[in-house]
Amino acid sequence: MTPTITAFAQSPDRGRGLARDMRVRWALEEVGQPYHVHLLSFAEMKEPAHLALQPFGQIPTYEEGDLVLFETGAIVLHIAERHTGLLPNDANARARAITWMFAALNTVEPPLVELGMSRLLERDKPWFEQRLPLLEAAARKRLSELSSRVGDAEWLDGAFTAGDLMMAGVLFRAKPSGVLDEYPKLSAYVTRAEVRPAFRRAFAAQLAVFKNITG
Ligand code: GTB
Repeated sequence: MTPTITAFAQSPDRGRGLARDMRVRWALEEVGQPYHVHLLSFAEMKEPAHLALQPFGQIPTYEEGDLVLFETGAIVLHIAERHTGLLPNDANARARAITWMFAALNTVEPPLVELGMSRLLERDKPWFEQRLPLLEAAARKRLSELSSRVGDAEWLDGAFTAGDLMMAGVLFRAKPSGVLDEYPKLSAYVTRAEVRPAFRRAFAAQLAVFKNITG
């Protein structure tokens, strides 16, 4: 059964890969699973029909027959478990790949999102100039630690896995801030992810939504 995901009808980044449906599209492309996309306006995301799928009124969601999922981590893990290619067969390697998914979402993404949101929404606040260095330090700490671990390795733990997909997806979102450029090994890691054919197809599909809207 072809799954259906939800995505922004009008994305603030004009479809340039920053909204989180990108990770789900990318995972589906990696495993060669076609999918439908249901585009939602911001108003539709808060209506009962969507809240029944996603209690927080967010995208993306994933519907496959009777199964409804939300949270990109859960969705990507589901895709990785149901198809070959994103999780190793060896049980321990599989557990480590899932560990990296959690590390991306729970340890690396929060300081990057907090920094990005502050730069976007808090510039006019009287405490912005004081808070910014704290947020930058927290983001740099995580990036520095991760950079030390990645080093010159191609991927986090041997072959490319859902752990890399999630980690590179999280880091990709930090690119516009410029902070990733301070870590050449991480920048190279993200570039390796970006040139994967599946990433490029997912990116093009997200961008096409915006292009279709604006003509
Ligand atoms: N933990 C959830 C998950 O991983 O699925 C978080 C989902 C989430 O944050 N969804 C966002 C959303 O629906 C879209 S991705 N927000 C609307 C709301 O909460 O009301 C976040 C996002 C969107 C767009 C950009 N951009 O354009 O730059 C960047 C990030």
